[in-house]
Amino acid sequence: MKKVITYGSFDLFHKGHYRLLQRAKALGDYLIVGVTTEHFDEERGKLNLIDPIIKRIENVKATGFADEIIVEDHVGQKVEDIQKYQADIFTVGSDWTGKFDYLKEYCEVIYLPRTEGISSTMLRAEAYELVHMGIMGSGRIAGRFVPESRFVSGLSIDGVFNPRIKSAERFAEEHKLDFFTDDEEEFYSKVNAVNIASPHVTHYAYAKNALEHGVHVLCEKPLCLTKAQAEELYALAKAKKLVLMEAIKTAHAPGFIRLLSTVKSGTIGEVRDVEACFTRLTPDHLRELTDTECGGSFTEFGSYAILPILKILGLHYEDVEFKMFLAENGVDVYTKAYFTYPNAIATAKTGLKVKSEGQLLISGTKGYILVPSPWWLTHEFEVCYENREQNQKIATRFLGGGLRYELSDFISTINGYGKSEFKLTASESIAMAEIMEKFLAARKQMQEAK
Ligand code: C2G
Repeated sequence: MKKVITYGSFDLFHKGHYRLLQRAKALGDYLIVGVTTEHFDEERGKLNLIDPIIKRIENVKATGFADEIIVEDHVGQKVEDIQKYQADIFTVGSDWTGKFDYLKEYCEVIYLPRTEGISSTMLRAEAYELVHMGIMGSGRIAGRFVPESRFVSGLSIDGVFNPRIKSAERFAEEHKLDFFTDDEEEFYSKVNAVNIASPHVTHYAYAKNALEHGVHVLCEKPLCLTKAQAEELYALAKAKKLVLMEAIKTAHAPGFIRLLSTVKSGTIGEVRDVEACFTRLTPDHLRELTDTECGGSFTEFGSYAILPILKILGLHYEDVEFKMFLAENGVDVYTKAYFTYPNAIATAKTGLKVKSEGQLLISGTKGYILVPSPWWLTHEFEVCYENREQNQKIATRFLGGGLRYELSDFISTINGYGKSEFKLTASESIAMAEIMEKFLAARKQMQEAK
């Protein structure tokens, strides 16, 4: 009996998939089909899958070609499966030609011609209207955003707004965008989503205006600097049935999601302490050191450092206290926020003129988890116990600058097929604004006391 094995995501099952399976079956007597898990697809950079695995398996089954269906969940599994199932032939579409030649050591490898004119990407584009996004502000983050957006399907970055028209023009030219403008009204009329990447102080007004014009908003952190403003924006987005998301890339990183579920599963017992640090030595002329109203280390990096604290210990801290060093102009260059919870304590540490280890340490009653620097990109973490033999290292992918994860969640939430709102809820985002408000009040007090 000749055994054939093939693999795929089989998202939005189409004729190309059907013909591949039909020909794969015809190559032998028994066909095994491996269907990828969402987690594995995420690891290999396929972020826009729509159908859940159960549906994708059912669709493969319905063709009647598969004698056996298995689940593919890790790199290297093909090598194991071919030996385990004693497959004689591995086959896949010609879009992969050459990529699986390494399997020739174990069986025959056949690349079948790909069916032209059909793909899951095409079907996704047909099923959902393209999100036309504009960028507000043309600073450093915006510059990283455009290249990353190319990895997310269903999204087109069309234009840029900046009150300084020369900046907008330069940015549009550099990133080959269709238009640039210094006119907010014109800007909102040309897009259906915006990424607000302007200075902190402008976030609230731009976000409010965009929502009022019926435009979805992805706003750089911190979304707002007061609780009331954040509450108002989320209420407005809800009333207008629009998506409002605070852009904190860590919240959408696969490794960070895995870290949180590991902590929540109780492996390190009850969490008693979370310590998160984010510092970057910054030249004096940059906005975060010159903007005396909204600049400083905590408004710049605090959102990252607060995120794991709120995610792990919750929103109901009893108290938060701030200690900081101020520069001559009153901006904080190093800050520590101390949170007290009924059964835990936490610190968020940020710096622009002090360098420290950018790690995240979560301590529990049974063990601890250490996420090495840069923890906010969450490439890996180690679960550690008193008995070191039990320690376990977990490694995950974090592709590119990581903005693709938050962007892909933003697009799927707009289109209504994503289930990612838990990654950063409105309540968490509002709690962050409240912490920023408390911090700015504490800083003001300290400036006045000086
Ligand atoms: N396919 C095809 N014609 C198309 C589209 C897809 O022949 N128009 C084939 C692909 O080449 C693949 C199979 O259908 O053999 C499944 O395609 P996808 O669902 O896109 O899966 P893919 O990402 O190719 O996964 O471990 C997974 C494998 O590496 C392949």
